Amino acid sequence: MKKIYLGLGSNLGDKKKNLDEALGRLQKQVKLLKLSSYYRTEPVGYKDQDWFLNLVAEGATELSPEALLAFCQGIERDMKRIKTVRFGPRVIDVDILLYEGFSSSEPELTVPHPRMKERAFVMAPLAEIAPNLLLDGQTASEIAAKLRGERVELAEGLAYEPDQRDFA
Ligand code: PH2
Ligand code: MG
Ligand code: MG
Repeated sequence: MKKIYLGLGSNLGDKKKNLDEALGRLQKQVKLLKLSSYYRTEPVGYKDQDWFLNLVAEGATELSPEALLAFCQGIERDMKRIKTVRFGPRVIDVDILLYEGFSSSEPELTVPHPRMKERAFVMAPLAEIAPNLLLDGQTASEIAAKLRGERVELAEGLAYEPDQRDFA
């Protein structure tokens, strides 16, 4: 089993339900070990869209990095994600942030995620569940603490509610 970190986001429809549905689907191939809180986050990259709900999950998987990417993209496809503009609105986004012992600069599968350290919507939830995780010699909490400008708010009162079907 390899330890992985995934970043999830949604800014269309029932965002909370979309994240929970993706978490349910992930569990077919990923053992979820830790989930961050849910965060309401200002859109980054393309401003003219609704705020996102984001979270980060720590998990373990038997899938290879390539198979994990295909699995995550399958979840996006099955949840009817439609590609519009780059960085634009989406029902669900499931990104591989880190995969234990693996790095790649292939455009299709860049790991660690190339923009994660600049994004508060990734680093705030990651720092919550893995504050001492080292990324290029800095801990996740040190990196998160230095990010400024991007509004990221803890979504109080939201918690993962597994769908009964997840365990069927
Ligand atoms: N995802 C993007 C682009 N911008 N902004 C926020 N706040 N959250 C996201 O998940 C996000 C984004 C592309 O994947
Ligand atoms: Mg993304
Ligand atoms: Mg993505």
